[in-house]
Amino acid sequence: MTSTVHRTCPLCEAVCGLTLTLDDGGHVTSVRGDKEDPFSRGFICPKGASLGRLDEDPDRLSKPLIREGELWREVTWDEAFAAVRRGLGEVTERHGRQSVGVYLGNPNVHNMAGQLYGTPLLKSLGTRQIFSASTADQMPKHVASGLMFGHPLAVPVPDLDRTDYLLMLGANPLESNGSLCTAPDFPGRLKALRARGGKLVVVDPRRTRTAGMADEHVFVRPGTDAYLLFGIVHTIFAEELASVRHEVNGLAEVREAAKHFPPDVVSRRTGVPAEVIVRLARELAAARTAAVYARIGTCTAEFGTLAQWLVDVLNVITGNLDRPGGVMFAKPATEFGVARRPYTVGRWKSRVRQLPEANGELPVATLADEIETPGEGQVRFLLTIAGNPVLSAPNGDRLDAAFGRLDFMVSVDPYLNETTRHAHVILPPPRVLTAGHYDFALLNFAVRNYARYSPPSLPLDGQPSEAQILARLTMIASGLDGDLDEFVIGQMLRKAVDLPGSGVHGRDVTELRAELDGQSGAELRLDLMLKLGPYGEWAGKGDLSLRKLLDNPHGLDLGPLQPRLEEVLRTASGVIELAPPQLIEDVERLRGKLEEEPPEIVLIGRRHLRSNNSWMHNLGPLVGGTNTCTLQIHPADVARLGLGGEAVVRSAKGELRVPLEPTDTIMPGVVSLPHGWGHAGSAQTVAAEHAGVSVNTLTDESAIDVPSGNAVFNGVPVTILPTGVITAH
Ligand SMILES: Nc1nc2c(c(=O)[nH]1)N[C@H]1C(S)=C(S)[C@@H](COP(=O)(O)OP(=O)(O)OC[C@H]3O[C@@H](n4cnc5c(=O)[nH]c(N)nc54)[C@H](O)[C@@H]3O)O[C@H]1N2
Ligand SMILES: Nc1nc2c(c(=O)[nH]1)N[C@H]1C(S)=C(S)[C@@H](COP(=O)(O)OP(=O)(O)OC[C@H]3O[C@@H](n4cnc5c(=O)[nH]c(N)nc54)[C@H](O)[C@@H]3O)O[C@H]1N2
Ligand code: SF4
Ligand SMILES: [Mo]
Repeated sequence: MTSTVHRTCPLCEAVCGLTLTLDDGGHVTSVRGDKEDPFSRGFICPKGASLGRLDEDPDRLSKPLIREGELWREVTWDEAFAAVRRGLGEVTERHGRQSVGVYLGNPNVHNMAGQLYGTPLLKSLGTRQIFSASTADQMPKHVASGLMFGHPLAVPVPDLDRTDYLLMLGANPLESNGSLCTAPDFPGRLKALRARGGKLVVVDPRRTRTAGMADEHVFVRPGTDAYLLFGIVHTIFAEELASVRHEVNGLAEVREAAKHFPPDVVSRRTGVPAEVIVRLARELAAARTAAVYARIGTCTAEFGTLAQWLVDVLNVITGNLDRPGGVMFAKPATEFGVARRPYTVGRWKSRVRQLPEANGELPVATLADEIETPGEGQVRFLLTIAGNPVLSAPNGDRLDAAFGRLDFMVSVDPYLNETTRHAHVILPPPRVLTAGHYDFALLNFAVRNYARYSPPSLPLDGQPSEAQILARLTMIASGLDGDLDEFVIGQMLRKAVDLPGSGVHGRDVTELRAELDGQSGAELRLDLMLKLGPYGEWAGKGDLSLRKLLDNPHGLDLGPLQPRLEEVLRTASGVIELAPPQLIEDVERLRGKLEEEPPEIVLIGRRHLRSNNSWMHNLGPLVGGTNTCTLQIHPADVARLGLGGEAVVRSAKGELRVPLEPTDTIMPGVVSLPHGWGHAGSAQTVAAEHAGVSVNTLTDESAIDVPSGNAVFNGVPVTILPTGVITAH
């Protein structure tokens, strides 16, 4: 007997619907794209197709581990939690709560446990030493959106299905399947854009597969997108092409700032011909509708926040913000009105380097400083949840050493890997298929309004769910007893009944609680959020609830994006802040480097379709072939530097020996190495055989994007040497 289940794929931001066949023993026998999903319409990629293998990977941990010296011992859950309680208790008694650090990795964004239980856990720990993959990723976008629109999640996405013109910088959705732009079958949507006569322009130091399918590819020197974007803004003002449709503050300041960046001047810095910059400006302004979209290549860069800001400056001054075909704000089903309060960054600073807080966290680029530097608030206890910072953070080697010096470390992770090997206790979540799935975060950035819930496909079989693991950690940290979910539900309900205009204003909390459905705390909380949300049965504008999503297992289309700037804006002024003082100040830093001579060779990253950051190299069918860790380099550079099949890459921080992949798809003077590799000696047996090297041996934790504290991975100065001349370093 086999059974069929429908689930959302949790492996990237595209949220594809999948249809899985399971045999009697709960083994996955096939994975297909769910044709009836109204959003993904049957699309699937090689990673999604491997979900069954991933879930049953023999190297996944099924029991908690405790480390004693070099030895790992499988223990019961009670033993494991008792060890965490002891470890945490000893460190906090002696050194206080600020000696506790937390690192949250990327998969937290892709599972309900991380979304629902992360915040209560952080609160119960009571520490400001909070770090996450966000400061190695998209923090510049949050800071730019927070300052311009008043909320860090007010991120407009390109209206992919309707736009006439898409200018895309530093993104390669044909490999990544998209980011901060939730669009299953991104490649198909781009094809459709071109088929309806639209134009796609891709700006990237490499001619990627996405660039290959575009109408135009523009090579740009790494780390210089802010100059390029300013050049476009400059032209739009200079040629009187601006058409602002919203009330904004700061238009004159932006126009003033842009005067310093005329196309012929930024051309020297960016490598983009001045006439191309001028033409792009004219095309953007003339298009019936247009969208500017920029992703990781422009975020993890020296001027990441300025680039993200200028993207939306362009969307505003070309009249494309918040209109069909332009860039728009999604309306997720679990959204619940938040009070208007001005967004700020830097409410506190990191202890050692005085780097600003953003969104309640500190830059991962300073985590090693906080562990290594003695004094009050030194991190001595570290909790990592779904993260592998040894491979993913800048100068991961330094973190690797720092983790070895911690008094106590706990990791919630299914694998024993480069990071978790330092833990004293590893708490593994059970199989993915035992968890329910709802994309609280990613549907904020969807190109269509949509909701889909996948209930658990398999029973838990005695193990705690990841939600239960995090809830138990919260109880340990808070010293409280009781039901965390009921506590959170009570709090949310009280807030809702007190909020004028909430749809349940003035109603009775006990009565409302009795109306909630769900088989678990997570489901009850989802039901509450759906009912209170904009399509919810309590908000009075719809009938959405957990029940309705369970009755529609392929997901519900909630329609194309609608203009909604008024609902989204949370600035103190009530209008768009086009020239936030912090950013105008950072423009001085940008100006300061305008005439700087670029390094001879710089390093950038890249992603592979069959890879997922650092943690999917353990699946045989996905590794090998084009999915290997090679240094892309232009043949002219190979010849000029006299290189053979391998070379030594050296940066200010480290040195690697890497196989070369000569290709004319990369600019001369630029080399590219993918991240997430470097598994030599790993307990992940397949990954260890395809080890590669970690690019983050070379990246520099002292280089950050100033306004957001984000790590800089693109544009790292390196030298490349033939393998024969290795010297001590
Ligand atoms: N298959 C796969 N999918 C993934 C992931 C994965 O590892 N594998 N990771 C997921 C995650 S965590 C994220 S955040 C997203 C990221 O999604 P994307 O942002 O689409 O990421 P990439 O595919 O790395 O594309 C970034 C592009 O930026 C270019 N680039 C580098 N430096 C610069 C620069 O200075 N300027 C410009 N204009 N371009 C530059 C690179 O050459 C590269 O082509 O992908 C997600 N999806
Ligand atoms: N040089 C360079 N470095 C980069 C980047 C780059 O482009 N260049 N990209 C950056 C980006 S965008 C990101 S998002 C970060 C990612 O940085 P991280 O989030 O630190 O790293 P991942 O490789 O995603 O590691 C995910 C971890 O979560 C575990 N895991 C997987 N699923 C689950 C789950 O359901 N529950 C739990 N508890 N654990 C799970 C995996 O075993 C793995 O240990 O890397 C960043 N680092
Ligand atoms: S594109 Fe992303 S969500 Fe879709 S199947 Fe592939 S990994 Fe899963
Ligand atoms: Mo990411």
